[in-house]
Amino acid sequence: MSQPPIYVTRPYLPPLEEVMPYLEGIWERKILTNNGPLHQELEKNLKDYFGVPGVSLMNNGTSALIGPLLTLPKHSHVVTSPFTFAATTHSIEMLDLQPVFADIDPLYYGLTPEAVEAAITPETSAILAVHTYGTPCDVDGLAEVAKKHNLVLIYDASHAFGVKYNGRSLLSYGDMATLSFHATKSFNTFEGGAVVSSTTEMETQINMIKNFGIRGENEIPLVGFNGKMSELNAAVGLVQLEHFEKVRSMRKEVHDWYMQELSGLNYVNICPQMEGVESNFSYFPILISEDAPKNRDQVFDAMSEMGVMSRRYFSPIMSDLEMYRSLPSADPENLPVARDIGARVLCLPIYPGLVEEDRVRVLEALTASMQ
Ligand code: T4K
Repeated sequence: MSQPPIYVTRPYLPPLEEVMPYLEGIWERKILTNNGPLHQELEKNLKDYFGVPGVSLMNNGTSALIGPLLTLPKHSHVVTSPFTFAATTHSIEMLDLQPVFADIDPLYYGLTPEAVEAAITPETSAILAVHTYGTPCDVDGLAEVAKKHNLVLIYDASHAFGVKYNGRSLLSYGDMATLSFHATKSFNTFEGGAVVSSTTEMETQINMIKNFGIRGENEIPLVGFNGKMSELNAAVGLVQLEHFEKVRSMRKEVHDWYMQELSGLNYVNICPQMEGVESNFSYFPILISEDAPKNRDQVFDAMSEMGVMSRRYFSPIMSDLEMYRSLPSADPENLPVARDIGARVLCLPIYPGLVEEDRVRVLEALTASMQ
């Protein structure tokens, strides 16, 4: 009998009985959304947990990106990474801002300050960098460039819940950082997200933007939209937060197992962990060597046939998509590192509860796929 597939991830769910009292409270109060008590409690708890001035809960990670981008001057340019999920680039594009791609670091996959600086023009208003797989960008270098050119520095930190860098939350770097609490993330509220702000003024602005731009009873000073998180999602978040450190260590256990079993495997390069980082172990990316007998796509296909569902996060790179290809910054010669990593990366299954028997299946499928 064929074995069940192993997915790239499975969501962690806390015991249902811990969620039920919150649901009963919602049913009693009949406050379902619009800054309800659970929403307020989760914002406060996250603010304390991250140690940051502002947290605005959102209904997903894409809304979290749209919020800060709506604060930028219309039609201005945003320097960003091509090596990311579609939501990052599409959020820029759909607000009639212009994405300008810059290249990434070959070891940790964040935008390099040098490439960002070279991409800046008088039209540039912001940098939208991505902490890919939860690994920090060069936060000091990017802060320096942003300051020098008077740009807003936004991090797409969708992968970086709970990550610490040099002893503080990675979310505390930049002007704003955005989170996704999607089912596939290390902290999930089914759907959800947040904007972390470095000042309470920015937090107030994002709170207005996610509520149609409304202030108080009947003032509407800003253009905004409905980006609010519901009480149901906030209830799940409150319980998930209690479990997060346990989830982190369950993920670490899988990560450490892979590190040991994969090291020395021919044609597989394990992406390095950065010094000074307390990771959330959300993803386990590897690079298939250029001289491997099979290329990344062949390995991916063969593993899928064996029931091991790895993922090519992030391929194709954004600059190769039809709607962005004609941008001057999408020129392949401008983005050699992103192109190379995008062509060779493969994310292996990692999630709390990935049992050893299944990890062995992943390893065997990977090894067999490269023959
Ligand atoms: N910025 C970045 C850098 C991002 O990576 C993302 C999202 C965003 C912004 C936007 O945030 P959101 O607006 O999504 O909150 C997934 C996710 O849909 C997406 O949230 C995520 N990044 C991206 C990296 O991955 P897919 O197409 O791989 O998802 P899917 O549905 O194929 O799920 C992967 C596997 O997870 C499935 O094979 C099985 C398992 N799964 C999935 C879901 C949804 C479950 O077991 N249960 C589930 O409910 O995109």
